[in-house]
Amino acid sequence: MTSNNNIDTTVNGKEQAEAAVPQDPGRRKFLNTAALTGLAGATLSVGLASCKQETTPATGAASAPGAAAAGAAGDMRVERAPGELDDYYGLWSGGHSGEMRVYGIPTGRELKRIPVFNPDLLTGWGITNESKKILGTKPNGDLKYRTGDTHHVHASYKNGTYDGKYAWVNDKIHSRLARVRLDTFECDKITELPNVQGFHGIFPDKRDPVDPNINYTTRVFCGAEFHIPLPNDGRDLDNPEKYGALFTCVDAETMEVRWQVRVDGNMDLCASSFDGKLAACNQYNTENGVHFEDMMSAENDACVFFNIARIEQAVKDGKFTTYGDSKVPVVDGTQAGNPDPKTALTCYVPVPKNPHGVNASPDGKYFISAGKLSPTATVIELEKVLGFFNGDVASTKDCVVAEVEIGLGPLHTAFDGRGNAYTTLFLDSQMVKWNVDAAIKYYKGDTSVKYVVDRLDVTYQPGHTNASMSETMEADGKWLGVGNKFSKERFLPVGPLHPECEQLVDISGEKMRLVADHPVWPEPHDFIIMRRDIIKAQQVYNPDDFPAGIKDASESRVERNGNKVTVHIGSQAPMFSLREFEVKLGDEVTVFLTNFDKVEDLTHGFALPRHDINFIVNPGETRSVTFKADKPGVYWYYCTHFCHALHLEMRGRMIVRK
Ligand code: K7E
Ligand code: CUA
Ligand code: CA
Repeated sequence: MTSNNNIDTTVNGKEQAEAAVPQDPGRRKFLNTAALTGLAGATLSVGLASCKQETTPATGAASAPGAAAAGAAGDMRVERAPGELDDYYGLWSGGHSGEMRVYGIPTGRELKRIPVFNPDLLTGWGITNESKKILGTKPNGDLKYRTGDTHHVHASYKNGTYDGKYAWVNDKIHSRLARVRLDTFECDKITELPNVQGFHGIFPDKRDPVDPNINYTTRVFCGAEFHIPLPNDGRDLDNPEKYGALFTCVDAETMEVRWQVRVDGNMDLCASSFDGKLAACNQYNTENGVHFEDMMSAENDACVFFNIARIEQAVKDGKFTTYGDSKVPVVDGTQAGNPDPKTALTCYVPVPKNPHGVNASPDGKYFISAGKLSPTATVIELEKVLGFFNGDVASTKDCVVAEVEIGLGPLHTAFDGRGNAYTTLFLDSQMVKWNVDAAIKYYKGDTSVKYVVDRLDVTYQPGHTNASMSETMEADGKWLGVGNKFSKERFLPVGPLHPECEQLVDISGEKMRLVADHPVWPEPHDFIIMRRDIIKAQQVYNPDDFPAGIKDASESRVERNGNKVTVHIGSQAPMFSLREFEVKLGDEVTVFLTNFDKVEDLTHGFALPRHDINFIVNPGETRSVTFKADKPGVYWYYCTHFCHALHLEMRGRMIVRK
């Protein structure tokens, strides 16, 4: 089945590439700095203008759900009958909403929004004491931050595939790393990284570089985008030479920061190798520019590789410094500090020009970084990078085994496990499917090889893409998600703020087939798509995990300690175990609420008028809130979560006596 909006691929690599921009082949030459300064505005509008050609009227009809032959690829239906489950979990970041989201794939049904950095009114995240402890508070008890910007979601590994234990997501605004448990789908830890700003790329490691028994994730790598003075304490504000960016390693279990590496240039996205030996970040500002134009002046930036075992040895050997109040060891990963490849901690592989994205191929052999301002994808062979570190590969340039033109504004790449890569072309509003081995052959000089396999117009301006299990050795080549930054006219108009357009593509065949559009609340960046059998969700809590909770209604009570009052209440549909409790004006009141119900899906809420309290307790769970009883009178606390035919009656009185 062919989508009618595919651009036909032509006879050789050069033409394959040029077919993407017939109107102006010169545009794909690298642009000079002056032109690039205008790029953010100018090319974006070129890109947007070119959207006119992509009305794709027949796509929906041509790819009606269920129309694809199931064939060897298995069940490629997009829709699911009522009651039928999805095949995959999709874990999406939520951008500057600060949250993470869970979708069923292939239907795109939204299953959950996981509050992470964002206070959440429904669950009480940021209101309960337990969540405030995870989020972090100021001395006065208020949240330290109420904003967050999540970009990248990645999950823990074992044996080269997901183990269903954790997912991590970054907060770019305050440089925090959050962990979400994949049994409860709740955030359980947040770590603020020292010495950095603009923490952007993350990736868990996949095994230990040294110990073969550790074949699972024990580290999470974090790349920082912004240069800041080191230390950032008001000194050196105007001296760019004192600015730096650090790569950070966080312990996957304790979530403590283990070590940092100072690099030349900045870091953007992050990838880790399947053998555990390497991690890498693409760099768009090797110029160390402080201003926009400066960051685009060099023809080549780089992908910086980290030799994990050597870095950890250097930390052990005490070859580090620290900055400011932070105790975290910082090793020197700059080029000047690492002249000998045989002892170097880092290796800077050149990549043109302001690259965006670095992705590990599921065969474990390559990292692919896309040019963004260059129409190319760069394929870096990891064997060669290891060779460079051993002194066997003469130049960092030799680690590049292909650099081929694929289209304008290439950003992120996904894989199908059959040797093909799928890269988003932001400016072309396209997905391009290309064959990695063919690209390597072409780059070696065999220009008769076709490496572009297919092109698909998407709507519009795609950023991230990912395919089912793409980041694992079990990449299955079934579904490809495309996160488009602009939806324009794809959905009913709802005012100036548009939803984004997440599209689903069937990649089980030779040609890509667009099968669904979904409006999403801005603005997810990245996502992963994980087979459903990997996740073992816990459907009710074990009350033993909440030692502060009471076991049954007989333990309900009000305890006073000076002007501090603690209230223990249970909920069991359709009643609270205390019909009323009494406090005095000015008391500091802490309410612990335990949900005695053990039935799946029986959640209760607790809302308290005029005190700004609302939170939920799931079956078996205990949560608490603390507030000041600063208004005399009667306040009805009531259940917010529909739990029973008598849900409305589920309430009680808080009496505040003068
Ligand atoms: Cu992953 Cu959007 Cu933060 Cu690329 S970034 S698009
Ligand atoms: Cu309990 Cu509604
Ligand atoms: Ca640059």
